[in-house]
Amino acid sequence: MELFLNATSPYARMVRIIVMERGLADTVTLRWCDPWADDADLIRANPAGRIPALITAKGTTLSESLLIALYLDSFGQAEPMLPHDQLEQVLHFTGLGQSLMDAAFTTVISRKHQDSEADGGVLGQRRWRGIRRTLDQLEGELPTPQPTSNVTLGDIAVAVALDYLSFRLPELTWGNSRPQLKAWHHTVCSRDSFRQTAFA
Ligand SMILES: N[C@@H](CCC(=O)N[C@@H](CS)C(=O)NCC(=O)O)C(=O)O
Repeated sequence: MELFLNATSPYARMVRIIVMERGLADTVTLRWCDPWADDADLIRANPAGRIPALITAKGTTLSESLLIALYLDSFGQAEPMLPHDQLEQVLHFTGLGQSLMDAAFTTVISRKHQDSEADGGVLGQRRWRGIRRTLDQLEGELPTPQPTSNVTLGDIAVAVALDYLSFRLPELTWGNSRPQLKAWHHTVCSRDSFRQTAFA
């Protein structure tokens, strides 16, 4: 399989972590690219020109990080990241993580393209309120409290989103008033899969 990615995309990082957690690193070739430069190979694989994109062993391209996650969960030896007996909970946290990621990423991209609405406009303010509310909710209801052995998709989505906030929007200092979430994040991020894929 081949995975198109870069080192700053939270969506691509989530998929890369899943590849590692499922013990698939040797079967997935990483195709580093710049999606913003209309990389020709990426566009051939995914006409939307977005990462992550996974080309399966049969040559089918999968896009959208959560769909790729679903696909990869059927490979490898590790415990499922979407266990049936915890499905609702895991999907709940996956949604919170993905929403955080979407709001943070949209803010970053809006700023980059000098959109005056990025932070102060109606949409920008709505995004910031959503980010703060989601963080507050996560402080009150952590994903898997001690994800020491198996991580779920919810753990990965939330932890990557938090890391992305620290990386791109450090002024938010989300951990300052959320000690439980900060400690939880620290535990998850000490895993090899997180350490080896740190944003750069
Ligand atoms: N919903 C998508 C979002 C993917 C996405 O926005 N990827 C960004 C990088 S973080 C990208 O490739 N952007 C290039 C573009 O939009 O042209 C997913 O979950 O995979």
